[in-house]
Amino acid sequence: LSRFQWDDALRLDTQLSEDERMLRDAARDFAQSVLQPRVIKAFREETSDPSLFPLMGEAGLLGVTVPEEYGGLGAGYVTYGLVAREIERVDSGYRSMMSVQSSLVMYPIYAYGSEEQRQKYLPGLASGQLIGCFGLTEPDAGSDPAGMKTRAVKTDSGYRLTGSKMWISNAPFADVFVVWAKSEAHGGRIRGFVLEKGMEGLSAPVIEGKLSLRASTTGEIVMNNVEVGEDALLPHVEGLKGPFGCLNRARYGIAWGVMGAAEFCWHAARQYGLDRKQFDKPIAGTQLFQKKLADMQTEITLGLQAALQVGRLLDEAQGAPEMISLIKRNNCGKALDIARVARDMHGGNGISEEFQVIRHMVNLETVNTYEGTHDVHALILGRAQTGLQAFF
Ligand code: TGC
Ligand code: FAD
Repeated sequence: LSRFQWDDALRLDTQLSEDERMLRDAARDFAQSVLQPRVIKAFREETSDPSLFPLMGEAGLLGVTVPEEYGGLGAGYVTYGLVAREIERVDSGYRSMMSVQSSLVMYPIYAYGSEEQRQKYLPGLASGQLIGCFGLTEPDAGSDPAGMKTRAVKTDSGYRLTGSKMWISNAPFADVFVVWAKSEAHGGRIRGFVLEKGMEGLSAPVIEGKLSLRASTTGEIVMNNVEVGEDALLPHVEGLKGPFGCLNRARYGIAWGVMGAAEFCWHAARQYGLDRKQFDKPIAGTQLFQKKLADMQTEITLGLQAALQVGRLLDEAQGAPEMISLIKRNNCGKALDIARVARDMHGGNGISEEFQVIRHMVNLETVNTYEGTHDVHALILGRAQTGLQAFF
């Protein structure tokens, strides 16, 4: 057996445990057999199918790191990353559906919720019978969530919430809304609340006309004097570290996920170059084509190794947010570059939905922006090495 395998240059595979490989393979089977056949039409028609949630739940892909007693898989962060990579190999929008549910809804309910909240929501979210969304961003507060305007005011029996959230994945069909608001009763500090579909004053209109991430549904959350009980408050966290604690996990998963999308584009470009002849020879036999393939191979191999290292550290409770900023930023930027080059290498066919690379390319524009833009993560890393904050 050759020691060098072109598509696993530094032998990531041998660095995984048997369980990790098994769960990775199961996620790949699911993604290829259930998601791949739907994605081209879903993207074209800008529809995401809520019935995918119970299918993902059945396949064990929701709440990978949540303990089994609450319906999760009880696996580690490396497994979670491997799952994200397999789903995003098909489409970033499908990975979004999974990662919002797992990292941004189940995780905060598990980590910051009461025992009653865990029992009430987690099993349904893990099975996909319930769909969740996470409302942090607002029309006037994106990169700077501390500028949010949503307010919670104390009432006799709980809180009254007013405000609106923008660009919220899954919101239009969500049953469970984890939203962040400034709470007057807590000195104006940011607190998390769990809202439910159907509450008076709560609506989630769909945002139409996205030219990226079209297989994922995105909406607003409008809260017009929504009255909730004391039991809607997430009791165990306060301040921005609440939403950021969730984002750390989702950003980490994205660092793996985008490498899956990039691998799809790389493999497609390689195969296309082997099949396509110009000037009487395969275009993969030209120097320029091979340099592009070598660059893709190098960036993906390094990006995956970095994601694996951060995953191992998270599994040992040794991870730090700056490590996550480094891999989220690098891997998103590199995946976007790779998708653009792969599009070019497909020539005219590269713009066709059939070849799929342009769908990955436009999706990755969103992924490079959400969960902290490429530049915002640069500022986080800049602050961590100079001690000077350059946000304002
Ligand atoms: P800063 O002063 O840095 O921190 C405020 C408080 O938060 C704590 N903190 C963190 N805690 C845990 N993990 C982290 N990564 C943390 N980062 C900060 C910090 O310790 C402090 O705590 P305390 O107790 O002292 O109050 O806050 P800042 O206002 O200066 O923040 C600046 C900045 C730019 C770093 C931050 O606001 C940022 O990261 N902005 C990006 C916004 C973002 O990522 N939004 C994502 C929205 S959700 C989304 O996009 C989902 S898409 C999902 C999908 O569809 O897949
Ligand atoms: P802005 O913050 O206005 O940024 C615009 C530009 O200015 C960017 O280039 C940015 O890098 C730059 N910039 C901003 N501040 C600085 C600075 N200090 N220095 C230098 N440059 C700066 N949010 C949620 O809460 N939940 C979700 O489920 C969710 N899903 C999403 C799904 C999609 C499809 C999209 C597109 C977004 C989603 N988001 C979600 C929102 C996302 O997190 C924000 O779009 C993102 O954080 C950027 O905020 P913004 O769009 O307001 O851009």
